[in-house]
Amino acid sequence: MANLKETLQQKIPVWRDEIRSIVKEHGSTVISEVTIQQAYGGMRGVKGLVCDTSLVKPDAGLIIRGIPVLELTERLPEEIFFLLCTGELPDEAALKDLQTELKRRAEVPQYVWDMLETLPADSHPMMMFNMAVLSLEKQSVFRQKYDEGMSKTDYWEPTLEDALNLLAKIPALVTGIYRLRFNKGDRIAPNPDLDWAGNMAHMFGIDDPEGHFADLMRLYMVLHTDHEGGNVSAFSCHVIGSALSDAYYAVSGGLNGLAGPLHGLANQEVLRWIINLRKQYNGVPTAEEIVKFAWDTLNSGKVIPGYGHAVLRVTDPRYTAFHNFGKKVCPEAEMFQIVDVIFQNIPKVLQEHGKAKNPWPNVDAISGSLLYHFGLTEMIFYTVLFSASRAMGMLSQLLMSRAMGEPITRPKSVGTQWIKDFLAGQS
Ligand code: CMX
Repeated sequence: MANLKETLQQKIPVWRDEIRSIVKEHGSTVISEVTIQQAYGGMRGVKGLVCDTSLVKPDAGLIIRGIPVLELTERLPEEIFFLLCTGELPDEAALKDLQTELKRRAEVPQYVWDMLETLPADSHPMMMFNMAVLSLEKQSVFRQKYDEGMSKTDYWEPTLEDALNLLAKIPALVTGIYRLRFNKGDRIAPNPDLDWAGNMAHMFGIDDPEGHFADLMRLYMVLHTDHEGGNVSAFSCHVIGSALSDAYYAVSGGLNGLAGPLHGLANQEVLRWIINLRKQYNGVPTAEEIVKFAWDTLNSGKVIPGYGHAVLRVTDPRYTAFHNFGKKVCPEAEMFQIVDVIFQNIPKVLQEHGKAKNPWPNVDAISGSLLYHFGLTEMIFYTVLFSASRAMGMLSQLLMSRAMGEPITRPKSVGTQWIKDFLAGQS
């Protein structure tokens, strides 16, 4: 099988032709309508952009290039990146080639560490990670080629270079920031024999005698890669990239969205909620205690973190994947048991509460508890891990946009006066 770049070279012209002819023949066909509620309500459900890397079905969850995520849990993140970009899983040779490319590009320039070391010691790790990503922008091959006057049809090639260069550095960045921010000592050198996520686990320096933490890291990095095009981080990245800002600017922008408590920061919030719960009831609570704790949260005007979703209407299959992992590897762990009791009880509470359209858990309801059990206890760090994985989705989506020559994003906004005038004209 061809390597990543050769596969893209073969596929991109075919995809371009296909899209060109769809737009030519059916460009004026209506696929969506927008109501006033949707215009004021986060455009929920409006079909207004295209994403070919993955799809989130309300009743089935994440499907990556046609493959349900639960069928991908034994794969490596590098394989998922190849799949996101090309629509195919790599064979052994193509995977090896991609891993070699990533290892070749993995070194983080010293100025990035120098910059990180000057930040206040109590900085949020998400800000540190975003600063690091942005500070790498000076290396952008896309910007350099653009300045040299490259043709539009070539945009995807330097975007792929930027994507590989950035992805390659993520394990060192993530773990270097972890060790700096939480005073864990010197950075740990990568092990050239390890895969991308295995290396990340190794460079954290967390004791892992049975290799479970490394397996968790691989699974974590697979499950968070992509979630369609309209979520806050993917959409922000897409909009920024549509201005032909390079991958570093675009991904950094997306990650700033991921840092919000309703999006990627929810995994931190979940763990905080669970730790408080555990503290209040001295360990694994009973069903009655969980229900009371949940109602106290709701009655104080807060959401139950880790539950609900803008699109999903079933238990998130990524939650199920982590749950299967926990059942296999650490069924007796207190944190896993707490997550389990929560799952038995929260959906009923949310149904009774009657607001959330989806009372079922999303991925954040469990991911942090497993990290905590295996020794990564600094919960403010969790969104950085989400970011490491989601960078793969954002970069593959950006690559597709560049390859398909998508124009700048510019939907029309209207004012409330316009809506009032429109309604007056209708009655
Ligand atoms: N607990 C309590 N109330 C909830 C809720 C929850 N877990 N989920 C939704 N609701 C409430 C909403 O706040 C909203 O209330 P108002 O009408 O008072 O504004 C109402 O139910 C309807 O919301 P919805 O249409 O069901 O959900 P949204 O699409 O507006 O929001 C989400 C989706 C994820 C932001 C929301 O479910 C939430 O806040 N969940 C908790 C945070 C969380 O787990 N986020 C991670 C999501 C995964 C990710 O994107 O990373």
